Amino acid sequence: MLGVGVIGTGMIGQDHIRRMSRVVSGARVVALTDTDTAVAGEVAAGVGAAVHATGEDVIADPRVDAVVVCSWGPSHEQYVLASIAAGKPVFCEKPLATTQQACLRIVEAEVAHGSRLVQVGFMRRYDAAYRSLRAVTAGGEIGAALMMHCAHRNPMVPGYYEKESAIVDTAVHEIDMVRWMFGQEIAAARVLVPRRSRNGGDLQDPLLLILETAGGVLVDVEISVNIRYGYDIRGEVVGEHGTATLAEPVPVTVRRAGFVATPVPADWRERFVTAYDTEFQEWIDALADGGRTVGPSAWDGYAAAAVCDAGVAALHTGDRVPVALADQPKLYRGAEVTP
Ligand code: NAD
Ligand code: ISE
Repeated sequence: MLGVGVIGTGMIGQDHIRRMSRVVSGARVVALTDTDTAVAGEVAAGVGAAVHATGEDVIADPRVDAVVVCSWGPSHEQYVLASIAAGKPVFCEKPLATTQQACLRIVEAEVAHGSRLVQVGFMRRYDAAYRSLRAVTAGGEIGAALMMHCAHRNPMVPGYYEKESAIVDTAVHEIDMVRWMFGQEIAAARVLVPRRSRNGGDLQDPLLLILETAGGVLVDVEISVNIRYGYDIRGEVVGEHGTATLAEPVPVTVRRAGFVATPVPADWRERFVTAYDTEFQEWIDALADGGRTVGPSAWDGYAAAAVCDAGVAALHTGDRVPVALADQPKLYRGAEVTP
């Protein structure tokens, strides 16, 4: 049984603790921490885990075989570096870190360690609908991929959400998904700005992020974060001979009074519940199978951060901004990626 220590017990921290305690097998949450000590105490009592004062104490706990980081983004670098220094596998929620320089420091630390310890929480790679879309796209059924249309719609976002968050907090999922979907790096980003939604307050909402892959696939991502009606994630790949569309998560269809209706998920927890479950089960199984970490890597976290930086620059300038990536270390080349 893998002993897991969790740093950050807010929304997603609690959700991952629930899944490690009640849904997936092979792991037990043995220690946790949160700067909000009251929340940490309550969550720990629910699963019989020890509460520590700091993330570093969690990492140092000898019962902790692997670490899960779910604290706020700016604290991720510190805890991921501390986990690498301790030689412990670490699952870090997105973003890996909030700047590409910080992500590179993590990459360098992992390369110096000599083997992979870090996995980033890009859960779309574990979603059944995205996996099917990727299999069809890669299988050549629709010919060579030319374009992809995406929408990432949130019903609302928290008060601390800023102008740049639409890219670094929200579209970062599409940025990773596109690299994985087409097996190509993203070469440049642009942002187009329509008139503002009155639901978005001072935010520029929505935005259209345009990504160009190194192989010439053009991807448009609508980012709407105050759409009100639900949490709606869409994707369609356009190929030479046909198109492939991301399946809708539809548990029931109601026909009534001249309409056909299907429910829309309320939030990311509902939409991606099974993707998160699969993500954790595969992480735990890979660690049990000889301590390997095979999911989205520190390099993936770094590459996503570099594209986010280009997207933010494009948002501020209105220009097409090329993405500059460091040389990829051997550790990540030809790495096994999730199917
Ligand atoms: P949240 O605000 O609900 O929870 C964050 C928690 O971290 C809070 O309880 C806070 O007190 C704690 N915290 C902050 N700094 C800390 C520190 N230095 N040490 C220990 N605890 C600290 O936020 P959330 O929605 O749970 O998001 C947490 C992380 O998960 C973010 O990085 C976010 O981007 C990511 N996230 C990912 C997904 C996904 O779909 N993969 C969804 C939501 C959130
Ligand atoms: C949140 O942090 C997530 O990661 C969700 O998946 C995303 O949809 C949302 O916009 C983010 O704020």
